[in-house]
Amino acid sequence: MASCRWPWRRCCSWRPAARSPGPSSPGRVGPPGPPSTADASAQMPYFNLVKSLTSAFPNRFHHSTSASCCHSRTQSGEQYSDPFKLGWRDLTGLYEDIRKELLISTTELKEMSEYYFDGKGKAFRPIIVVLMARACNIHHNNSRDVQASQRSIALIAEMIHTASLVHDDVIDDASSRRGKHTVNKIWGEKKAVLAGDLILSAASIALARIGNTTVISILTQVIEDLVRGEFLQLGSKENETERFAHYLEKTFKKTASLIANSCKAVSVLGCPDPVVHEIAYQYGKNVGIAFQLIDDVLDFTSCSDQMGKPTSADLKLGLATGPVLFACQQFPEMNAMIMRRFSLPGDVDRARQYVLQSDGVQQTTYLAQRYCHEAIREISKLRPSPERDALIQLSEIVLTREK
Ligand code: GRG
Repeated sequence: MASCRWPWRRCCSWRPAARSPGPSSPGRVGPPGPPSTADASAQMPYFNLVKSLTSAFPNRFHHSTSASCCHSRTQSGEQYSDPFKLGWRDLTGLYEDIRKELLISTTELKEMSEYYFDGKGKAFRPIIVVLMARACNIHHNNSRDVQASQRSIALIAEMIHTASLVHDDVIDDASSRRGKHTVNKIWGEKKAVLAGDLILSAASIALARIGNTTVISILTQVIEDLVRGEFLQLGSKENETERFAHYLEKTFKKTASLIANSCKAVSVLGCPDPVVHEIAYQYGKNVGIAFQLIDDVLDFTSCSDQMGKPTSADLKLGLATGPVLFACQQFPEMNAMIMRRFSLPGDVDRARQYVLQSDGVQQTTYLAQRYCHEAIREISKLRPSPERDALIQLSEIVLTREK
């Protein structure tokens, strides 16, 4: 069951920034002492905002709604200790059903496109989708059922996600994902691209079968966003303020758009009220951005065994994610490395050291907390239900996850 595959981060695997004691002595390896935080952040209002979150949020995020207990009770009185168990009730047979969508005669293409539908992913997106579907249905007319079309959105979201992973691994020349070899390493890049295309086309067919043009345009927007997000990632910005805006836009397009728009799609199918559609979208957007920010943190704080893929991967790909951008506020000498995309020998290790000696990880986590807080504020506008409360709990899980 999916819930068992999601290790919660009971304690942080990283420690609060060990600040450098002072200016570097000659020959000292690693970053020198940070400039005054106030000086650095004064140049950028955005960083001031994030700094102020330090006092606004405790280390472990607690929301203030009545749903902050860790158990949800369904209509039948059955108690669920985590949102994954609650969501999974509607997802039994998820992967078998996805494989049925991938009706392919060629043995090799079939094997490749089914490769990641093996139950080893977290199924985070389908879980959110079915919980959101139920929360909206209950809000609208107290209906307890997930419609077949809403469940299809859960499958389609997982298929679009998986197609993008297959393509992403080709672009990044990645060797491992979810603790196994990538499709491109086993079958080669050309076939991997085609396998990703095939999963995407099967998702499109399933989407068309729902027959709702609003929902079709909502989910096709995701595909455009994924491509544009990946494209944004190929470029970089010189100006530091632009760099952060660029990073957040990329984060939305690459990760949050799929979650936001899938949530919106099930809300459209379950309820005619545009206010509810906006709540669903905003919840998904904010949770999605937080999810990616924590992903970027885990690239620095987790070990590769836990992640099922190499860590420091972003630096190796030349990417400056949240922890790096915040660290650069304390250590402006990182700018040059960011601009050359960590391409000189030793850059990756040096940048990693800077990040770990800075507040970068902590600041990125605070920023993720802020997005989760916003997600909770949005979803709390819906009528109370176990599923709404599970979505609130999911926001906390996003922040405390270990993989
Ligand atoms: C083919 C639709 C399509 C797009 C092509 C390559 C590309 C454009 C987009 C890449 C999008 C991408 C891979 C974003 C990363 C999102 C992310 C955080 C992935 C990890 O998600 P998890 O942790 O993975 O939920 P699991 O393995 O649990 O499913």
